[in-house]
Amino acid sequence: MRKNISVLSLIVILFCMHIPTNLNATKWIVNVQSFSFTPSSLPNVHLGDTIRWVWINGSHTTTTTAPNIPPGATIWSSPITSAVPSFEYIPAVTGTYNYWCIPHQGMGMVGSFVVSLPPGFAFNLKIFLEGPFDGAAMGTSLSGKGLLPLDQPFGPALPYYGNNSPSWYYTGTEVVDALPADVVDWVLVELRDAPNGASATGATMFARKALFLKPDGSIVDLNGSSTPSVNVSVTQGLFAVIYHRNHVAVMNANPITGSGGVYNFDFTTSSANFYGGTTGCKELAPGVWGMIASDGNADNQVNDFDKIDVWATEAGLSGYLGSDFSVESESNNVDKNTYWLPNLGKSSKVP
Ligand SMILES: [Ca+2]
Ligand SMILES: [Ca+2]
Repeated sequence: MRKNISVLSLIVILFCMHIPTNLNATKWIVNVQSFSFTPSSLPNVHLGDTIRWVWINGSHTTTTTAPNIPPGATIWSSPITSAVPSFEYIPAVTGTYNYWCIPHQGMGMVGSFVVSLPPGFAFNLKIFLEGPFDGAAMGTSLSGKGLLPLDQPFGPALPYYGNNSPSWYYTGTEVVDALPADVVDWVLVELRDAPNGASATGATMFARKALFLKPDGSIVDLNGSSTPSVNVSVTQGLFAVIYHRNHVAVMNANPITGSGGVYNFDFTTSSANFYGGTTGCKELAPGVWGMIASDGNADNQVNDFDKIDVWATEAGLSGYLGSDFSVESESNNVDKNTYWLPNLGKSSKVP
């Protein structure tokens, strides 16, 4: 009994290790009978999947040794008999696995499976917003004052400050029971699949997620810490558009490269990271680049509408306001003079 529990624990641990990268884990059934494994080969197993050998008749084993599986993989050997009618194995390493039945290997009772990374990937993005950026990190005043909404804010009633089609309009159902600690604001990430930036238009979008922005610029899942992921794969090149409700949207200039199912990209280190270069972003501190503040009505430009239809209608108020370009709750002259006026005429370069 104790041994069964420890094996079960190991399986649970291995399974949990791979949940972030395989949301659609599969259980593969291999029938064991005299004298074959059926199917004898499984070419499309993913990390996090389970192989289950099931006894049909006879007295057999499923067995392997170290040279016959990828380096670092755990070996196994189990009887498959009427008394032990099944055995499960969860591969934790990619590569080709060969196994056999000890008494019947000479009769050709062998099998194999090939394990690869699951479809989908995690994306670890870093961006700064001009408004709440203090030279090193972003402030969390809205969160500290209890003003951040629990529902994602990108599906407001229309028109939104006079605009019937905000650039980020999105009716996703993201919601939290309570805000995680240290959140600057919500952001919307839109993923596009295209060979280059110029062709990464809205038509190439394949996923959108409302997520949380942290003071250090990291974009995290709704629990406030996990790296966001999607369950589909990129076939050409990954582009990420980042929207904030009153900053000018940005996109990366060149495809983001991934490794091991994770795509990392830090926008903040150079204007060359942004599609449109220096015209698509703003230098917030020496060598630190981010998103331009003050597109209050979400029409992709910092223009007079942001002063007339947004700022002027809310100046003097506090709350979760489109006119609070500094993203700290107050709508006042600082928002107009420090954030709107210097940015007047700037526009999004997202294709
Ligand atoms: Ca605008
Ligand atoms: Ca403000």
